[in-house]
Amino acid sequence: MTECRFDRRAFLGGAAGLGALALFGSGCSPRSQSARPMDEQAEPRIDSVVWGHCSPNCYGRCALRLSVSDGQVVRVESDSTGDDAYGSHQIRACLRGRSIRQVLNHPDRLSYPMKRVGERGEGKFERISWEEAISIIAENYRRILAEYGPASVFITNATGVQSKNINPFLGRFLNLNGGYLINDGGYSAHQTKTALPYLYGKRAGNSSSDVVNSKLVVMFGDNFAENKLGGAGDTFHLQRALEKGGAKVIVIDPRFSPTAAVHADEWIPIRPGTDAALVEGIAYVLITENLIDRPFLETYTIGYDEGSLPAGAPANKSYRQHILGEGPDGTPKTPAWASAITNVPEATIVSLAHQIAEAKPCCIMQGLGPQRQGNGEQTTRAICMLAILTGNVGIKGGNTGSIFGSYNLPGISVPQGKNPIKAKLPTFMYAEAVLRGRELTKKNAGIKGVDRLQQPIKFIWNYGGNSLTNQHGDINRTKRILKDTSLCEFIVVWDIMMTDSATYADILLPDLMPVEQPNFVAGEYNGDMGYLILGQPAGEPRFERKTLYQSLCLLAEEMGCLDEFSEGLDEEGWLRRVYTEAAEKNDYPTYDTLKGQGVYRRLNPKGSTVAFDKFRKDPQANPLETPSGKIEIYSERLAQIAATWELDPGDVIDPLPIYAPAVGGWTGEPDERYPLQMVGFHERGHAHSSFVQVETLRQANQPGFWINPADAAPRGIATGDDVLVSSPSGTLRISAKVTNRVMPGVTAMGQGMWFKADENGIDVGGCANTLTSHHPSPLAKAIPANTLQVQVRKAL
Ligand SMILES: Nc1nc2c(c(=O)[nH]1)N[C@H]1C(S)=C(S)[C@@H](COP(=O)(O)OP(=O)(O)OC[C@H]3O[C@@H](n4cnc5c(=O)[nH]c(N)nc54)[C@H](O)[C@@H]3O)O[C@H]1N2
Ligand SMILES: Nc1nc2c(c(=O)[nH]1)N[C@H]1C(S)=C(S)[C@@H](COP(=O)(O)OP(=O)(O)OC[C@H]3O[C@@H](n4cnc5c(=O)[nH]c(N)nc54)[C@H](O)[C@@H]3O)O[C@H]1N2
Ligand code: SF4
Ligand SMILES: [Mo]
Repeated sequence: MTECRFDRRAFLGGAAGLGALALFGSGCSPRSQSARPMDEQAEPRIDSVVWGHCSPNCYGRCALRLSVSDGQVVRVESDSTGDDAYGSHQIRACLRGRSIRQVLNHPDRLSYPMKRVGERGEGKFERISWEEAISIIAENYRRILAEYGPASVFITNATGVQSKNINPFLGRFLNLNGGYLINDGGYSAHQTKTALPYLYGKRAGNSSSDVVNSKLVVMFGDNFAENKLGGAGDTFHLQRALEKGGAKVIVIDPRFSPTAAVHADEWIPIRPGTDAALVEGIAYVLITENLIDRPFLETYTIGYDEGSLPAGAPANKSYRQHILGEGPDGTPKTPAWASAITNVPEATIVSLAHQIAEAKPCCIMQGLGPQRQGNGEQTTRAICMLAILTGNVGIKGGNTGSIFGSYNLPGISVPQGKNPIKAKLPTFMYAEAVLRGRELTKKNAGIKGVDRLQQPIKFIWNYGGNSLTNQHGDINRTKRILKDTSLCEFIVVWDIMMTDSATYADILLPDLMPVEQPNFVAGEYNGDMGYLILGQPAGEPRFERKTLYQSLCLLAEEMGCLDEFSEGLDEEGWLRRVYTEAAEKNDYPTYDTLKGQGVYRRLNPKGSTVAFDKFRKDPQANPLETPSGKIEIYSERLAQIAATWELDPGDVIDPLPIYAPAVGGWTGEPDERYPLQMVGFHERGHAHSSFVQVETLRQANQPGFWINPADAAPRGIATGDDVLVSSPSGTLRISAKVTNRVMPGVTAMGQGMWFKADENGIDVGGCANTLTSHHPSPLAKAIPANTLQVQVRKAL
């Protein structure tokens, strides 16, 4: 076994060595150093073939097999281990992963450290040395720490690099210098992660593979066929489970999504943000026709009826009373009532209720689209009510109503040390914390750990993320906030491309990608098959790109904490150490074995994951993590929050999982200025803003603005026309796709395209966040990306 030790001299290189190509590694990788002319016509001689993984945040974590010739990746294949048999199936890459050479070798890839010379956002930079970059960062970091303290230092929510051995180094470095304000919740699932614990104690779901045991699957806004594309992702597991088990599938989505197109027996279009009202209409039928599972409700829940309401709750605030019109609003939630809100026909609502009641077991599940709304916390709990009313929780073939769970192998843990800062900021409140940090409190901004922020954000570290601007809501406003250097005083960005967020960097650093360094990932969203992928650097680093770890070592040296930070190890030394610890604990192959074989798989030894199965079997012995130990249909904790938090007009937190309209969304009143609803979606051509630079992928998956013929005709819009889409936040220009695949009154577009303003401030890049709002959801204070009203007109 070769010990890969950190060679401080070779690594830091001294002034002359800074930025030199030879800085990476010291003979630990099996790469040839020989230079030789390559005949363009001939097959290149392959010097080595190494494992790696594709690393964007697409919920897939796929294996790559990279052939290297003369220090360059010349061929990309995917998993060559395993076979087609379920449980040893290959973790095959999608077209994005297979195009990784076009990312690695993109002509616009960042190659040198740069210093901002224009205004923030202008995109004017000057090439500088690593030495200068490190000294400017360290100087500003020291100054800001002294002036505002570490609670003013922030790491953004940045998901572009999923290799678990890389990103943690940033927290480790900052913890050695006093810590940082914690970013809490993320953009993906913050509403559901926040709300479901009030109902169930924690968020959990049966695995996708368990659908093999279901008779009916009802999916609320899940589009796994497009957004779980990895070869071992839920798409594969579901497909197999549906083929084997034969369950009927109903997809509820405003769009006829690829999932609806490929997998659904029935597609039910619904007005965005109104799923909770649909649930109430179904609940009305279930209750009035006595189709509920009464023993389940009595044994496992509180708050369904008056008898199980907690003592402190108003006498008429049970779920049953609310549905039947005996609650505070006095309105029975009949299918007619629900139909007027959701646009789902009454007969369909009744039929849905009957189908759900009759199918034993029935899997109710939701994707993350419905909860990424201004009322997402109410919606995500409401959808679960269908599983609860029909007793489908805790059994095989049922589900909780949540997104699927999966069997994940424990990954590695790079020690980050202790962060003395306790304050946690909801991810989506980051721009507010830059603008008016000291105003943000527990009760008005969902701050956790402390009652209020002591400092605004003054220093931002952004590694592998485009959420400074492009992926954050209301981009025009966010850009104005970031542009003001008296607010956030310093921004460091590591990226591989000049993204919109990167143009806000004061110092911009050129990163090496995960496949260019030792890399590790554990599968997620992968049914019942957990797996690990361990990879080695493919190819030689080019230009002055460095790994995050190398640049942090340079910074640590400057800050006087290199020894504590590095513990004398290089990238491979760290990976070997932390992997070996995990391997011993979890009975994994040794580091050297996995280094050779690349991929390790393990099927769930228990079969499928069934959430809350122990609770179902014996609720006394295995109570839920709620205060009562039961499913809290009525949540006293939420009642308490609703009574004490300072909410904006229109924001609703209700102790019951019931419908409340979202601020900025559909109200039922005609909206003259912005008459159409819009939802975003995660499309297959790119993972957020990653891979957008790959021309062939863009050609294969042309983005477009979905609009129904009934809305397009009066506006004179045909497919292929450029349209201007406006919301209260901004205007963008995009090509129209006139289609019946989106319901009338609703429009849709993929998120993640790169913002690019023309001379009039119109975004011609087609970034969805030009249109979205910065008003957070009431409870989690999370991104309301799918709640918005727009107007559309043909561009001249
Ligand atoms: N309107 C709207 N906005 C949304 C969403 C939505 O549904 N609608 N979804 C939200 C969700 S769920 C999420 S998770 C976020 C995702 O938002 P982000 O976490 O910002 O993810 P990406 O847009 O993929 O940005 C990843 C960045 O990493 C860079 N990158 C890629 N490889 C490397 C590398 O090797 N090294 C470095 N240093 N950088 C690299 C890419 O160039 C890119 O700038 O977006 C959120 N924003
Ligand atoms: N190709 C690709 N795959 C990805 C990603 C990517 O960017 N590209 N991103 C990854 C990440 S980080 C995440 S978080 C996940 C995102 O996973 P999701 O959030 O589940 O994906 P979305 O496409 O945003 O939404 C899913 C569906 O919800 C629908 N929808 C929106 N609003 C509503 C509503 O109010 N009610 C109902 N019933 N449906 C609604 C949309 O039309 C869409 O078809 O995807 C992951 N996978
Ligand atoms: S599914 Fe995701 S991780 Fe897998 S190859 Fe595609 S982009 Fe890469
Ligand atoms: Mo996400």
